[in-house]
Amino acid sequence: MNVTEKETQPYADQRPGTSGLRKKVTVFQQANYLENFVQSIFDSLEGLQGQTLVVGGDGRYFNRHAVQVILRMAAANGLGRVLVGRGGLLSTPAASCVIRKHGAFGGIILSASHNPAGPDGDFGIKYNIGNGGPAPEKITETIYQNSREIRRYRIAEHADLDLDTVGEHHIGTMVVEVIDPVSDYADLMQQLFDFDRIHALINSGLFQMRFDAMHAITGPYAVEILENRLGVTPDALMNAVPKEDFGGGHPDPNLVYAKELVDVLFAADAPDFGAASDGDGDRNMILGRKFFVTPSDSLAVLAANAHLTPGYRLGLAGIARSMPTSQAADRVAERLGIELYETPTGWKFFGNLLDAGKATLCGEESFGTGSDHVREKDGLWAVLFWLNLLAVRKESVQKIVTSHWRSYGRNYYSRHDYENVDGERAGELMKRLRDQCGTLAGTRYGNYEVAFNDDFAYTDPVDGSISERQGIRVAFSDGSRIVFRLSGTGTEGATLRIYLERYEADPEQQLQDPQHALADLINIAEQIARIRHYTGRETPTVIT
Ligand code: G16
Repeated sequence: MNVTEKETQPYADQRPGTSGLRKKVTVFQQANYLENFVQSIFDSLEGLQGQTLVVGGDGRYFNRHAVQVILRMAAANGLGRVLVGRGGLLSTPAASCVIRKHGAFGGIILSASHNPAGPDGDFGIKYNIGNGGPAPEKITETIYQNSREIRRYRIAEHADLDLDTVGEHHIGTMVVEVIDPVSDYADLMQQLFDFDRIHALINSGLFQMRFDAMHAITGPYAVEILENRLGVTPDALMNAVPKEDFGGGHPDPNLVYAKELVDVLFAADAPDFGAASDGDGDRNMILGRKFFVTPSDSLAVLAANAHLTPGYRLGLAGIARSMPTSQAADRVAERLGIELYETPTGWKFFGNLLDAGKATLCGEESFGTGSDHVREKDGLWAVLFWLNLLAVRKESVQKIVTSHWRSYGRNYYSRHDYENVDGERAGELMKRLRDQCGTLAGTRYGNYEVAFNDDFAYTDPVDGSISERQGIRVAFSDGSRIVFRLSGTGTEGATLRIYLERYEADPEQQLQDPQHALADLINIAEQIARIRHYTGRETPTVIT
């Protein structure tokens, strides 16, 4: 094997965000941009020699090229074996599953999640550690430091490999094993959920469903699991053929971007159940007939009903949610007598809790739910969990959620996003909020009185690491909250996220439109943060 050391110059902008490095494809196409980052990953890992790495991505434009480069660089950096999904494909949760099942040292996942794809779209790359989860901040920070000083990268000279057939190749002494991207993951799902009961529900003639893969990675997974193993008819799977540009769409499973599915579920003859996943298969949206389940409620409902599924029938060790996620799950944890952990935004913060056996279920408001079965959030897992509940409880989605509210109270919840706003102005807005921290307690806004306002900081209960400046919280005396933070996943300008939450115990008051129920808090958010002034926008870009 011929290995060359190529000279390169560092780029200043390779600091990983909430979930890896996400940039425009055109940025990744700059000379050595990808190579620099991959070498910076390898340089930050000790004991890599001879180890096994997992590589795969969501199939977006640039995925194929990036996989070939990574394979050649892996060989040059002394890896022993690389498992790569056929076609260079692996959904993010499947990559996590494969890393764990095969005891790999880690994995490189190629994805910009739900961000649009294609030559003018986005690309992304992130490193996952041996537990199958996103690298913690101390590793991503080392990668970034390396990327600032890099002068050379190592790459083997080798022709592109055929990755479209399952089989084995060699680059020098390194083995490249092309694996089926679906089977390990599908087998794991079958262990966790009652496929017989779900199969019976789906084939009962009384149940209709749709799953929208949004032309992204979950198409092949849905075909194998929902169609081949559970008997869903092909017409129930929408946009199930993955495309390099996601069909020109924006595969973010929410009410705005999954409009095609939403229209079907809100039509007169709507099916009983609808679900969608995102670009890399880790997000999910759950719909009933004319009914939307917020991700925060979904986490709470799954936690309250987990004992009805084979994989979780023995109970939960604890529940973890990101700070901006609603407190609906906290009430379930309290009733179950288990711990509730509040972490910063970013799935990587759940890893230690899951590894230490402190949490079993995790969830985020950003359409992410998952458990200790892998170390990523998992879209199809959430869909199967819901199907299992529907099969056991034999009630509609709406019935299950509204009876949950009656029992626990409802946490009205909404997120307002101001996308692609001027970065400097957004920074000024946040600075002003930060400067106000600690000063608003006791201030009244109509019926609401501020209990405290702070900048959320997290101390990891397992390794003691501290993460500061994770979002401004304005908490009110009745438990309502407004949270402000800037997204760490955008690739253009800044995205301001405002999270609004109000608790309603009275069943008579639980069926309002959330925007109506939260109207006072929306006004208070404007008063406190002067959003219009700083963003120059009258309304949010996306409301979920
Ligand atoms: C990533 C992270 C999630 C986070 C989400 C939104 O998800 O893994 O933990 O909640 O981004 O982050 P932000 O609010 O910073 O944009 P994904 O699905 O994009 O990989």
